[in-house]
Amino acid sequence: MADRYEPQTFEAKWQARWKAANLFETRQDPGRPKFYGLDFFPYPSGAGLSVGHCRNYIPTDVICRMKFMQGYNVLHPMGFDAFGLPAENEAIKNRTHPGPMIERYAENYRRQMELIGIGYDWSRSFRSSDPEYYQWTQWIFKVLLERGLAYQRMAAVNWDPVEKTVLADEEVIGGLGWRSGVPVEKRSIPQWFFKITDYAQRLIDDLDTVDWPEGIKQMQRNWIGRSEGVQFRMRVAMPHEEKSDEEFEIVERAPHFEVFTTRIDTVYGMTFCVLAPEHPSIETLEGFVDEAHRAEIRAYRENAKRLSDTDRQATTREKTGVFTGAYAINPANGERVPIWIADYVLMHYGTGAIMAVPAHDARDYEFAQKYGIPVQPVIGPAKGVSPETLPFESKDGFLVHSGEYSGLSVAEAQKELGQWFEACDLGTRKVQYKLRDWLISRQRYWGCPIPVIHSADGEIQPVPDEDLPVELPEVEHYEPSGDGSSPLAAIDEWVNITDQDGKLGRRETDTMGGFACSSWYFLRFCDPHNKRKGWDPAEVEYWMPVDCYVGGAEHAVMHLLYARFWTKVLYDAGLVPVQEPFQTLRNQGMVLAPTPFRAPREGETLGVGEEGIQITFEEAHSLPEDQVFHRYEKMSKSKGNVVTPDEIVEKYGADALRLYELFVAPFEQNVQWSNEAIHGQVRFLSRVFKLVDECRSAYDPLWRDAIDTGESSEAGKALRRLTHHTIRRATDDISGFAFNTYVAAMMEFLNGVRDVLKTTPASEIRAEASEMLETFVLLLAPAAPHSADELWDLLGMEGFTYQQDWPELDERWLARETVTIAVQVNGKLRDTLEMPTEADQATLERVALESERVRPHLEGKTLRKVIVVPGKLVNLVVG
Ligand code: ANZ
Repeated sequence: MADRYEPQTFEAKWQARWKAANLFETRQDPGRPKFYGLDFFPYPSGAGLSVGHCRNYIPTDVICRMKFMQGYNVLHPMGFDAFGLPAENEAIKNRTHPGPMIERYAENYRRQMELIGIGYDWSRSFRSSDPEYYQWTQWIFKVLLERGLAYQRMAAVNWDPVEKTVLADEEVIGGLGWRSGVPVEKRSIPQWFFKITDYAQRLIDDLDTVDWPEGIKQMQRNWIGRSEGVQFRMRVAMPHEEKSDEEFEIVERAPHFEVFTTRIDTVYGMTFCVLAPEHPSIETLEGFVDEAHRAEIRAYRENAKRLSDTDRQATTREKTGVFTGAYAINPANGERVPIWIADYVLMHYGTGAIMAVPAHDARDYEFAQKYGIPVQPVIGPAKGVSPETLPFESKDGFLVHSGEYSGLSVAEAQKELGQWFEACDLGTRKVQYKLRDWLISRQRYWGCPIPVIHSADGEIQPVPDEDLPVELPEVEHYEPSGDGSSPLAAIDEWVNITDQDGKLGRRETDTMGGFACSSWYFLRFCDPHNKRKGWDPAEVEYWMPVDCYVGGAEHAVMHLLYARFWTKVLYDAGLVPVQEPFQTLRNQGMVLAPTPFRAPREGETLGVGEEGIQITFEEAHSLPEDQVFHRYEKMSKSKGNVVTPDEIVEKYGADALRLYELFVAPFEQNVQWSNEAIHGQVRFLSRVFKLVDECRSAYDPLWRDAIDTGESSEAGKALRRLTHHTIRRATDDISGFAFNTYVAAMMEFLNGVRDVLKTTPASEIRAEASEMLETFVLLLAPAAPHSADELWDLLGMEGFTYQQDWPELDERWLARETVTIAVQVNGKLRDTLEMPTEADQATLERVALESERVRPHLEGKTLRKVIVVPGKLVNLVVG
């Protein structure tokens, strides 16, 4: 037998045996508890998996393997997020069809996942582009439609001129398309939306019921953006109007607009108000002002169209605006305030208009400073005290210059002013969310067709269930049309149909964005082959929720929010029994790899935060050494710094790769990749093989009988303590996502065993050594399953480690051993102490000096020396 880890000789063999035995097929034994472990639905890219992706799959695999050994029915499936822009764009680039292309890529992913020994139940796999899958994506679309949660409307959308498609707001980053990197434009076309805003409050509330990283929960709360405030009416002052009661009559008929504020307590500090450039009241206002103002207003509004919301709100951008020439009345004190138009106010948040309080809002302050608008502080740090510096944004304060409300705290004033505004019918208290409806339609080919028909009389009819799926037609040309319509619109045979009543109609030609497909795949895994339904309720009832969901934090908002929303809708429709799909969520850290950069040359400029220009590895080699420097960057194809599992498995073996990925750092942390450090794992595994090889002649499969009756020797006891301590650590660490300390515990186990065997050969403590050997191999199995099965086989055991019971903990062996320590003063025994065996010198010395019995003998004397003999005595020399 090999006394070294030689993965080439056995890893492929075990993978073949696992496959032949259908080892990872989902078991649904009614007497056992269930465990659903899931990785984020990957898009299979042409570049294949990197060792970065493996940091997602290996830990989930470790947990699922342990859970199975612990007796759970485990569902551990994998499928592919095949529809969507990335696949389509890649296919266009390669001049091929996305269908067969994505199939090849997915096959390659599967090959790589098998190569690193991930135990997925492949019999449950599917791609979101399979008609048998998207039939039910369409069916869920209809559920949303029936419940009034899917609707079509004209909408200004972000048009990406390169991708030739509409982008969701979250796909626009700094005004640029997330893939194309070019500025997006605004266009108005009919679009499909899901009404996720109806679920805003529940999406916030139910975060309290799941075990997710706090940071992700907070990002979701921020994204949904709940604010409590007051919405009230501002009336436009007539041009001649001063503060006078006689004008009241005329003024009542004057136009008005509503504003939303979260700080009604600052209403006395309003010195201007602002309308968003798209605000419909601006047209009315134009009727009140002179031609010069009108021209300025029009120019400003024209300009504002070009900017995305993200740009408009960027704090780094200088604020711009125009004075309309008109005024409005502050309802709190009747003062006239100028009405401005500025693009830092967004049309689709609140009412698209604000009361501006420059003394207490940084945005308004900046604006007021720039345009010379007065600033009136109304909140101070203490009663009757005005703030020293402005803007004073703290909510811990008291009102000043606020009429009868002066002296109240911010909280009191918010309550009282809110009541007053409501009582006088000036406004109402309101809860506002930043969340907007989910734009789902794409004018692209490679997506799930939206299952509706537009009849000749303009009605929208859902496609009947028996006609689902609405299949994507096979086409040669599927490139975006470039005029904003879907390429499907050009296929007359597909588009034009007769409906049930024999009337002519047109199919909807938009497809659903990829986020729809990934919003329910976790349900399909529960019952993937069902032809009559999306899922059998009993299956979903059994497996849901996902117990452990693992993937990158970059999906913190969109995917997770959408999947939660769909789950809630399906729950409300009585179709699933859970309100939250993912009970526990964990995000792995990224794997970073050295990436070459060079200094900018003349005429080149660096972006914000950039230290150099990224170059290819070839270019780096061709340049003088002092011109190139390396930075650790996320492993990605575009950076050319990818390390593949294929090359690592070939060199070091799958188990060494697995252990390295687990051991290198805490699960959530980013890590810097290093091939060299894998050697440490190769050495560890080699030492494990050596240990088993040396001890296996002492191995007795019937050790259980001997160990319970036999008296253990000191060495035997030491071995049992080590064994059971490691069972505890490995079990707790794996459950707690502490994979690095799990591997460390295995390493310490090995070292401890070596120490014991130095004094006592295994043949003298056969039962304890056998327990140790078996436990070692089984505890190692989730992390290094190929090696574990090889070692199991070498011990002469049948079957796979995966099918064995997880080692059972005997708590008695966890009790800490103690020794009696004699404490002497100048050689005379004064006290004895019961101390843990592992107590170090400093601890023994401290406890000895603190002893009640010892202290009187030290009084008034100087401690000259302390002699500690660990495990035996402490002698205090005084004089
Ligand atoms: C007066 C005020 C005084 C405000 C003050 C804040 C501080 P959140 O908390 O994010 O909901 N606002 C309202 N609608 C807006 C829009 N469409 N575009 C840009 N800003 C808008 O923010 C609510 C606050 O943001 C509101 O309260 C309003 O400014 C502004 F010391 O009103 B506030």
